[in-house]
Parts: sequence; structure tokens; C-alpha cells
Amino acid sequence: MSGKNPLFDLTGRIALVTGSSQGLGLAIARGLAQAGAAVVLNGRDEKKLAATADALRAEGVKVYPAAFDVTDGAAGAAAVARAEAEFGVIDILVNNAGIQRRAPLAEMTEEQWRSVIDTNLTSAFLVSRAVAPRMIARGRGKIINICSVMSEVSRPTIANYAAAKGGLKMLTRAMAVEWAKHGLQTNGIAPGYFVTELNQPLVENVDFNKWICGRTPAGRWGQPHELAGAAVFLASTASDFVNGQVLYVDGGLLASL
Ligand code: GCO
Repeated sequence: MSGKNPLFDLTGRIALVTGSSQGLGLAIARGLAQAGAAVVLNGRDEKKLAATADALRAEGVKVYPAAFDVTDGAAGAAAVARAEAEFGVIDILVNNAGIQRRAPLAEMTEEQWRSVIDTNLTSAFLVSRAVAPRMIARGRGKIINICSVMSEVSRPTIANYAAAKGGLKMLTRAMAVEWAKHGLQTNGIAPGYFVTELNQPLVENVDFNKWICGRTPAGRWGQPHELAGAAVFLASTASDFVNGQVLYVDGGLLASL
């Protein structure tokens, strides 16, 4: 028996992961690469993206850095066209890009609201609109939207983020409903609380850290690499009849009152 289970083998596949110069996006990109995929990395900062691409190449990963702003539809479409011409047609799209702009709702500025909605929700529409037509023409493709436990619940100061992630859960279902007949599978992964750059202020807050470890049945924060398995599953043949679903990787948080 060969080492790789063909159900989860991504050899020969190309994956675009938005927001993959660090954090969960980088962990997902690395996990897909370890399953055999070549990876198109994305971020807005070209230097940071180049450094991440070099680090992955040093691990033997075939990488193509594509620096573009995921909230700019025209720039994203051009970048996708360039990546597909120079690197190869995208088989797997992971809409991961996301930011946080925490503020009490009554004090939240329009910029704090719009920037989170644009980056965390609208970007998935824009990048998927750039990638899906060729997946549809080919009769196959995998789209994975990185939702959140905040697709189901919220907490004070993140109304913009929760609204965006709730919308991303429904966009996932809408994509599945329209594109399944073309051979595409669109699903979501919803992380609980993971140790990332975006959450570092929370990890370092003694009271918040204690609350999360008590609120999460696993009694701890997730580590980015712990998201890779769900991504490989939803990117592979193993999930060819899974559509419109959101897989919660949250240490049991949403199962618990
Ligand atoms: C927060 C956190 C969360 C997590 C994650 C949970 O401020 O509560 O940033 O939003 O990042 O989204 O899934």
C-alpha cells in the first residue's frame, strides 16, 4: 500500500488560499501542500508574502505568491488570471482572508464596520466570482470558506465580525445550492478560538484566556495546524458528496452551554 490514501491525496491539485502569509491561512496552505497540493499564496504585503513563500519552498512546497487586495474585485480577477496563466488552473479555493476591528457596537465607526464586512465576507464573493467560472467549465472544484464559531454566536465588541461570519455561512450554502450541479463542492470550516496573530491580544489577556479555557470543553486554545485536517478533507475526493456544510473545529465550544 502506498503511503497516501487516494481519498485525501491532493497531488496535482492547485490551491489558492487567501490571507495565507500567516496564521490560519498559512497553516491551511501548509496542510494542503503536505497532502500534495501546489499552493498559490495570497496577502497584501508583497515582502511578507515573499518571505512566507520562501519558507514553504524550503519545506519542499511548490508555491506561487499572489499579492493582491481581496476586497478589490478587479485586482483579484487580474491576479487570479495571472496565477492561472503562470502557475496553473485553480482546483481548490480557500476564502480565509479576515481581519478584526473590535469596538462596542454603539461606538463602532463606519470604517470599522465596512472594513470587516469587505475583508471577511465580500472578498469571498469577489475571489470566488473570479475562480468559479473555470471550475464550472471543468465540471469540478472545491471552495472552502473559513467561517467561525462567530457564524453562530457573538460576544461584545465584535458585531461586525459576527455579522460577516454569519453571512459567510449563508454564502457558503448559496454557493453550494447554485454550483453543486456543476460538480463543485462548497463548504465551510468554522474555527473556535485559535492562537493566531489576530487573537494574540486575547491570548495574552489573563482573564480572557481563563474564560476561553473554561468555556471550551477541550480546556485550551486551538493550534493553527489543527485546522489542516478539516481543510484537506474538504479539499479532497473524500468530500465529493459533501455540500453546503460547515465543519466546526472548536474544541467542543458550540456543543457546550
Ligand atoms: C474574538 C476573536 C474571535 C476568534 C474566532 C473564533 O475577538 O472573539 O477574534 O472572533 O478570532 O473568530 O472563531
